[in-house]
This record gives sequence, C-alpha cells and structure tokens, in this order.
Amino acid sequence: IEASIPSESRQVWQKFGVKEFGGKDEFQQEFIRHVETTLARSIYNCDDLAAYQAASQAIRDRLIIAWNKTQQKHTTKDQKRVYYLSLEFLMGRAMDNAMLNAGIKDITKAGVADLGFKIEDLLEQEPDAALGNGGLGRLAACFIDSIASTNYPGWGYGLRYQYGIFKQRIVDGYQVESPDYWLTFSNPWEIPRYEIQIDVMFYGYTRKYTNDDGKVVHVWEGGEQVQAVAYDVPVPGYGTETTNNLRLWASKPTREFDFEKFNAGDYESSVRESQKAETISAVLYPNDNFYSGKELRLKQQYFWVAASLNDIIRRFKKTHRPWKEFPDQVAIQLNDTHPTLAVVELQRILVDMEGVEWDDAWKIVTNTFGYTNHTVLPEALEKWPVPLFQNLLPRHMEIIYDINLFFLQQVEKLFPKERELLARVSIIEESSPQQVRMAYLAIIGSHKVNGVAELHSELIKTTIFKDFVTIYGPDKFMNVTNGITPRRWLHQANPKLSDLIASKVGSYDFLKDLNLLKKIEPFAHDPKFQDEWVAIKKFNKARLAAHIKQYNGFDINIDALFDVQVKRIHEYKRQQMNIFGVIHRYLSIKAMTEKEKKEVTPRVCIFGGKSAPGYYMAKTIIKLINAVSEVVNADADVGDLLKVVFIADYNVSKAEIIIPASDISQHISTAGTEASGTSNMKFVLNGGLILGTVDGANIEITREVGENNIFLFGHLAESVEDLRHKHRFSKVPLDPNLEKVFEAIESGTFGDPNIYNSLVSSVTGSDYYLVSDDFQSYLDAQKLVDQDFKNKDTWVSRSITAVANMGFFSSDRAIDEYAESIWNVEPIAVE
Ligand code: F55
Repeated sequence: IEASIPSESRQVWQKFGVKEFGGKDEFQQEFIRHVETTLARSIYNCDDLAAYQAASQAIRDRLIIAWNKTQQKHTTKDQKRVYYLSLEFLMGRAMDNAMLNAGIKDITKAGVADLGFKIEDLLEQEPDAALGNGGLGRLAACFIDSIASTNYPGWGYGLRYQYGIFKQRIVDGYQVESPDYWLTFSNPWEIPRYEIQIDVMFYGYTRKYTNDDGKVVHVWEGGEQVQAVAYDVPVPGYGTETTNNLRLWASKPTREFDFEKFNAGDYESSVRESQKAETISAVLYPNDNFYSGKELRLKQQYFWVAASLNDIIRRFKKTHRPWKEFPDQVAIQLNDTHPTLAVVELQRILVDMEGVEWDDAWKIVTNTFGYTNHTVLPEALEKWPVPLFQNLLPRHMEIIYDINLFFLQQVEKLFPKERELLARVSIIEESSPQQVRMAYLAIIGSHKVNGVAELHSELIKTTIFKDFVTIYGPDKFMNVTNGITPRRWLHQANPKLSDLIASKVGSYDFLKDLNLLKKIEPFAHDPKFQDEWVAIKKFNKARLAAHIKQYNGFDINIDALFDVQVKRIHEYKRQQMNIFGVIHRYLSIKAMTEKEKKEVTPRVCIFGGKSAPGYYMAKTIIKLINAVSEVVNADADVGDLLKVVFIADYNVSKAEIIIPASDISQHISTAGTEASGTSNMKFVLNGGLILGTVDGANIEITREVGENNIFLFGHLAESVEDLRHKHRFSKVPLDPNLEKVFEAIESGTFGDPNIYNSLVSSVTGSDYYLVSDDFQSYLDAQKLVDQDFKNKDTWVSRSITAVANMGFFSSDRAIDEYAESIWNVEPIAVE
C-alpha cells in the first residue's frame, strides 16, 4: 500500500501502460530492441546464442505482463491458494513451452525466420533447467504446468540451485560426472526479487520465560543467520492468460555477516564465512530414491521451508484474517518428506511467535498440509539423527518431541496397553543415535496422505504405514495416480503426431482435455491413418538415429525395432535384467545358421540414465551396458540384427527426442518397487508399447489401453516377499538362460570379468530384485514382442488404440483430483 502511486499520478501511468506484442512485426521490433539494448549487440554480431537471448527476452516480457495480471487478479479474488513445496523442479527448457502456452509459436517462428534464424537452432541454445533427479522432480514440473493450465491459483516453491543434476559423460565405458553450471549466460526465465529477502537462522539455543500474562514463552536465539533471496519463474498455462509463479530461493550472506570478525581484522575468514552461506543453495543432491543424512541437506530443507512459509504467511497477513482461517486460504502440498520441516516451522511460528494456543495451532497445521509419498523403499525414507537435528534446529527438535508426546498420548487412549504399537509409530526411532522419522511426522502433520498409483497407495497402507491406518482409519490415505503434461510430452516432443491427431479430433482441444484422444480410436484400422502414423514414427526414429550418429558416432537401422529403457539407473528398476537379456539375444544370434537369422526381428536396444555418483552397483551396470555395446556393435556375425546404444547424459531435452522414437519401452521394476513411473505414460502417449511388470502405473495403463496393447510379465507384488524368503533360506537354482549369460560374462566376452563380480553375485546370491525369478518370463515376453512386431498392421492398430485411451494420464486430471479432494481450491479465470 505504501508503495502505491498517488491518484493524481495514475493518469500518466495508465496512458503508458505496457502492452504485449501482437503480431509478427511487433515481435520483431521487440527482438531487435533487445539485441541492441538488453544485449548491446547489433546486426553485425548476432549469433544463434544472441538471437535466442533476444527472442527469450521478448517472450519473457510477455510472460511478465500476464504474470502481473494473474497475480493482481488472484490478490483481488482473495481465494484459497495452493503451494507446491518441492526440493526438485526438473523443468527442462522453457522457450518452446512458453511460446506454445502463450499461443505465439507461429509468429515467433516466422518472426525469427525473416530475421535470418531458424527457431530450432535458437531453441537448442537453451540449457536445461535440470533442478531435479528424475520422476519426482519432473512430476513437480508437470504439476505446475497443469495448475496454471487449469487456472488454479498456485505457486511452486523450491531452491535455486546453481548446479543442477551433474552432466554425464562416458569414458572407457564408465560414467564420469561434471558439474552442471547452468547459469553461465544468465537466465532470462527468472526475475530476481532482490527486495524479497528473508532471514533464516540455524544453530543457536532455546530458552523459555514467563511473560507478563503468566504465559510460558519459548525463544530460539543466538544462531547464525543467512538470507533467502527470491527468484521468480513465470509459469504460463496453456491456452489461458493464467501465469503462475515458481519461486526459487537462493542463499546469500546477511548484510551484517560476521561484521565482528571483519572489524577485528580477520577479513579472509569473514569472506570465507559469507561464502559458506551461499553454499546452502549451491548444489542439488544427486540421489534418487536414496537418502543420505548429510547436514547440508537438512540445512537446505530448513532454509527453503523457512523462507517459503515466511512468504506464505506474509501474504496471508495482508488479508487481516484471524489465524483459524489460515487453512481456508492456504493449502500446502509436501512433495515427499523433503519439506516436512514446514509442519514444525508453522507450529513454531503460530505458538512461539504469534501466541496461538498449542491445540488451536495444531488444528491449523494439520488442516493446511497434505503429504505425497513416492516410495516404499526403506533406503529412501528420510530419518535424521537426533544429535544433528538438535544442534542445527534446537527449537524444532523440542517441538517435535511435543508433537510426538501428544500424538502418542492420543494413540494410547485409543489403544490402551499396546506398548509395541507406541514404539512402532513414535516419530523418534529408539536406535543409537535416535532418529527422527520424517515420514511419520509428515503423516501426523497432514490431513491427507497419498500414494502416486493404485498399487503403491495400497502398499503404503498395508506395509510401511499400516499402523497409521489402524490409528487414523482408512480415509486419511488415498491415491492420486500420477500424470504428465500433454503439452510438453505430446505436442512439443512429437509435433507431427499432435498435428495428425488434431486432424481427426478437429482441433487441438485434446491438449487441454486429453480424453478427446478417444476420437482417434475409430481410425485404428484405417489404412491411410495407419500409414501416416507409421510415417511419423519413422520420422521420429530417424531424428533419434541422427542424434545417435552425432553423439555415439555410428549408424542404426531405423527399420529395426527400437527398444528403449531410459530412467535413473537403479537396481530396483532392473537395467541389469535388460542387459542380461541383450546378452542372451546376442548369444542366440551367434549360435544361429544364416537361415535362422533371416527370421530374427532386428533390434536396437537403447539405454540411457544417470547413476548416483556414489552408487557402485549402478555404475557397474552402466559399464556392462557399454562393454556389451562395444562387443555386439563390432561383431560382423550380428550385423544389423542387434545394436546396443548407451545415450549419455539423459535429461528432459533428450527425453523429448528419445521417447517419440520408441517401438517398445521397458518398465521392468521388481513388482511393488516402482511407486508409479511416469515415463511409461510418456512412451505410450507417443505410440510406443510397454514391456513391463505388473507394477506402479503400468497396472492402470493396462486397464485403460487394454491387456492386448501391453506386454506384461513377471511375478506379482504379492509373491515377492515369499520369493525373497526362499532366496534367503535355501539355495534357489539359477535360471538356466541366465546361467549361460553369466558364463559369457565370466569367460571374458565383455572384457575383464572381475569388474562384474558384484553385479553377478547380487543375482546368484540373495537376488533381492528377483532377476533370476523373472528372467524366463521376461525372455518369453521379449519373444512375443519380436513376433508381434513382424505383423505391421496389428502393431500399428495397437499403437493407435493405446494412444486413444491415454486420456486418464494427463497431469490436468491428477491436479483436478488434488484440488478436489485434498486442497479444496477453486479455479480463477483470468479475463
Ligand atoms: C530423491 C531424493 C530422495 Cl531423498 C528420495 C527420492 C528422490 C527421488 O528422486 N524420487 C523419485 O524420483 N521418486 C519417483 O517419483 C515418481 C513420481 O511420483 C514416481 O513415478 C516413481 O515411481 C518414483 O520412483
């Protein structure tokens, strides 16, 4: 209010209100203005990079205008907002998406062409915003796209890492990491908000005193301060004016930072200290589905949570409502347990700073939060050692003890004398040292807990969170099956397929209402439509082949079956089973007569994915894939019948090229281990079929597309426990085909066999991921794939039918479900 313009001056403002560029001419005018002013360049030195920067500045201006309108509208409407707290947003590139969503793709394309540039070349200049590891981070990116596209007032909150997920190179078959410093050329898609600075404290001590009203007051003081600075990333919705905000926090030293030391003449160490403040948001932790209890990681979590809550509360306070109405104005979704400290921080602010009674505060807290779980793997569940926690966040530790006390008292009342139950559900695990179980804290602090696919949501209720279902009843636990944004994963990644679909649907409305895909089902057997479908797949395969030629240096046959597995490398995702299968195929071909070879379906087996830098077994799998690739691709006996490719540095932009080119993609996790998977949805949406286990969202995909349009194999989740038990307590014979594969590895066919010892013995030993148990079934399914691919007619009709039935997997649908059953937020039309 203080900063607003006096009424007598407003006329001048209104006279010169900014307008967004309309047609091509105005875009070009803006483009040139940015070349000459923003970039201080000219017609004589404007390369593709400068042209990308100028174009993106022009588009950025437009997004900011829409962003301003949206925020003003949301403020005047004064409705409930949702805040999506995620430590990862795996956004990929912004420019193409911004043009598409703002509806200016055609004019910018034509505009830059007149100026002497190809839009494709400009798009290639942009580095990926790779602020995430894998599925969880990409889900957050799809979700904020959908929140904007469906007109919900919602913000994302995250960290502005200076280094995203590392870049991967393959050297001598091994993964080598290098840092991803993605901000070299500044980032046109962010707006620094230097005026929004929030102090965050760590360490220090707690103290309590009785105030004049006789109330006991807790204070936390004497700690180190750092500052959070906001960077805003506009998030444009597709086909709507709504442009939401993704606010990313960067850490900076406070202004008074170590003034004392500085004055005492210890200049160097004062600078060192201030650099330490900046390291908090410097780098993304590169683990997916693995928790490592590092202090810096907990610092990141609190830094981000404290800044975000402070910001949310500041906005709420402007409405002058009583605290009890906070949950009517604010919904906060916790993307996994990473932001769970927000539960404690909100309780602390309400009780310690705002003087709200404990019980009233706790009601506000639990009505505000929802928690999404993304895994049942025990090694991925966050548990912080109490001593570390206590030292960094002493007041939060006390509050957790109180939350736990009240919770356990409630449990004891409901289930008297069940001491075992109390120990099992306590937020504090009685190990040495004691540990804070973050998932339990998240459950207790939220009104809804959800899994991300049906099987996964059932599993959390019957395994890791069973006791909490007993305590709270089943209604607190629900399922929201993941989804993906069709804007990026259909229209942008596969423009030709999108155009073909539009020609039958009659418009591009399916990009907003994906169920309209159903309209192409009648054409599944239409020869003309089939031909066009096949031609587009072929085009996409050629595009990928060109990429492989450029980066791997060899040719692949685009008429071969493209078999793709791209995702983070993890034992539970079983890339090892895939490469063992490839070895089996290689050995079979080697044993064939020329006549037999004529019957073989030629295949290109494509792998991609990063291993966590410290994950030895995953790194060994990458090495084996590359070793097999080298041997197989050079073997004249095999020729075009089998090629093996490892695509280095798999990321969002590469996914956009790889996914539309697949005939088959593999989603072959041990049943019960992959919570959902989301690339499975992307592949099918692009006309590829799945070879997969009965796991995660494969199950719902099967239900939607029909059992005939997916290749399923392997043991079911319900048998996994028994099978593991058998391995542990008896000698289970190794699958005979797998045995032959291991003999080949051990005889040195793929180089020094010692490299693979631990990988082989993980299977010959306890085989925790049941590779041997599923191997025959896997080979059978692969055989069926080979046969069915020969029948081009049925294959293409299955592909079309599958796509036609993928409507359910839009992230717009997932967001509507969250909005309806967890957040209770309503959309707001902007204009
Ligand atoms: C990252 C850090 C930690 Cl400490 C734990 C987990 C992760 C992580 O990256 N998890 C992740 O990607 N989980 C995946 O989430 C997807 C979206 O829900 C699921 O589809 C996928 O099954 C799951 O593994």
